[in-house]
Parts: sequence; structure tokens; C-alpha cells
Amino acid sequence: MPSAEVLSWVRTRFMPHIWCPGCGHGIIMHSLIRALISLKKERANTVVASGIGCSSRMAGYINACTLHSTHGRSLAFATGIKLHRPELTVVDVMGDGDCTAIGGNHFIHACRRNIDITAIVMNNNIYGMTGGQASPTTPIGSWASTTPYGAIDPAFDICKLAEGAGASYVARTTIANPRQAEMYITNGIKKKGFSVIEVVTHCHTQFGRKNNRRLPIENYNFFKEASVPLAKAQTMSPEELSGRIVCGEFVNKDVPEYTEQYQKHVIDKVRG
Ligand SMILES: Cc1ncc(C[n+]2csc(CCOP(=O)(O)OP(=O)(O)O)c2C)c(N)n1
Ligand code: SF4
Repeated sequence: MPSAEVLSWVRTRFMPHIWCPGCGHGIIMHSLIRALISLKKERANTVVASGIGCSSRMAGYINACTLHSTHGRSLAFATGIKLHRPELTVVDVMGDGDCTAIGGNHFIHACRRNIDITAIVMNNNIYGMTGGQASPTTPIGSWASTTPYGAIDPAFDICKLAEGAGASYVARTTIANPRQAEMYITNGIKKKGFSVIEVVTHCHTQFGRKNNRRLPIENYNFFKEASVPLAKAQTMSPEELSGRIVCGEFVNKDVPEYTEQYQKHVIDKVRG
């Protein structure tokens, strides 16, 4: 049973939620709430934005200032909010489809601008909400409703994508390590700049069912066994790393942040 403090961040009037029993998205929501509590954030100054998808339902369930926007476009809305009210804490919760398919362009440009928003990408390797179509993170050879012979497209590495596009904080963990998720989300919110925390999770209903991981616990055990800490991964060969999930902080750097640059180079100049 969550503590009263955690529950104060949950819109209990929206319960029961729509998530399938055992879906990993709830674990990530708990990690996010714990991070917000540990940072002593206030609900009135905390914005949680989302697009559309099972993962994106999270914005509706969190008792803060929330925005459930359009599929793939939540970073555009979040950018507008942050530019207008830079003092707010802005978190954007996204699915892998939302973030890297229809929203891929918004994602890379938010990384490039380095705007102070924390993006939590819930990567379950599939479009969960709409029936299990392959997404840009579906691994080669996996079955999805749109890949009846196995996926042939190479998958995106979300962390490498974020790093290459310029995000100032990039980390990955899985739902099998919720404390690490909480720590990375905390670090991401604290970072002045665009932060990306990829949390590898499962959709047992749409992905697991077709790929020999039908039960939530099978996915959880798979993540535990497949995870490799970054320091160890750096000593392993590409063959040894095949199929493994490298977890750790990949980027943590201080570079100019967009709302500060906008204030200094645009607003201050316009006002003289
Ligand atoms: C513009 C637009 N295109 C397509 C859809 C249909 N749609 C809704 S959710 C979704 C995919 C969700 O997958 P993901 O973002 O990975 O989240 P998940 O459900 O797996 O958590 C799609 C294609 C939509 N709502 N709006
Ligand atoms: S369909 Fe998949 S992603 Fe959506 S709630 Fe069910 S298990 Fe979770």
C-alpha cells in the first residue's frame, strides 16, 4: 500500500486505472512520485505533460498540474509551458512510440535546444494502446501485430539518440530496478537542461504474449537477467552485449539551457 504522501500525488478519483494488471507503467509512476517527493516539489508548481498511449495516461493519474495532449506532440506543449513559466518543474511522460515515432522530431529538437524539461520514456518496445504494432524500438526478429514474420527494421537506441542530439542528462534503467529509476529521475529533474530517462518496461499484453514473455513476472525476471551496469558493459564485446540492457548514466553535463538563453538573448534585448 503506498504511503499517504505518495497517495497525495495520485488522483484517486480516476481509479481504477486503465492499465492491465501487472503493466510496468505503474512502477514508473511510483518512481516519479517518489522522486518529486524527495525533491520536495509542490504539486502547484509541478507540470506533468503527456501525449497519447497507455504510458501517457500517467499524466491524468498524477495529482499535479497535468496536460494530456496529442500523440507525439507533448514536448511541443511542454516547451510552451516551460518558456512561459520557466520557474515550473516540467516533466514529460512518453511511450516509445509517442517519443521516437510520431514524436521523434520534437524529441531530437528538444534535446538540441537543451530546454529544462525531464522526459521519461517508457520503452515497452511496442504500441501498447492500439493493439501491439511495431514501434521504432521493437527489436529485430520480434513479433508484433504488424510484423507477423518478425521485425526487420533495426531499433533505435533511445539513449544514443538523445546523447547525439545534445541532451544534458541521459540515463537508462528498467522497471526491475525502481530505486534506480527514482534516482535517475531525481537527477534528471535536478539537472538544468533537457534530461532523458529511458525506463525499459513491458507490455505483456501486446508484446510479451507474442514473444514468450506472457506474464509480468517473466518480463521482470528477463529485465533483471539482461541488465548490465554501464561500467561492466564497457569491458564487454559487442557480441557479449547483444540482447543485454545497458543501465546507467550516459550523459551528465552542464551546457547552456534554452529558457535562460531565450531570456538573455531575446527577451532582455527586446525590452532594452
Ligand atoms: C495523431 C495520432 N496518430 C495515431 C494515434 C493512435 N495512437 C494512440 S496511442 C498510439 C501508440 C502508443 O504507443 P506508445 O507511445 O509506445 O505507448 P504505450 O501505449 O505502448 O504505452 C497510437 C499510434 C493517435 N492517437 N493520434
Ligand atoms: S496494453 Fe500493454 S502497455 Fe497498455 S496497459 Fe496493457 S500491458 Fe500496459
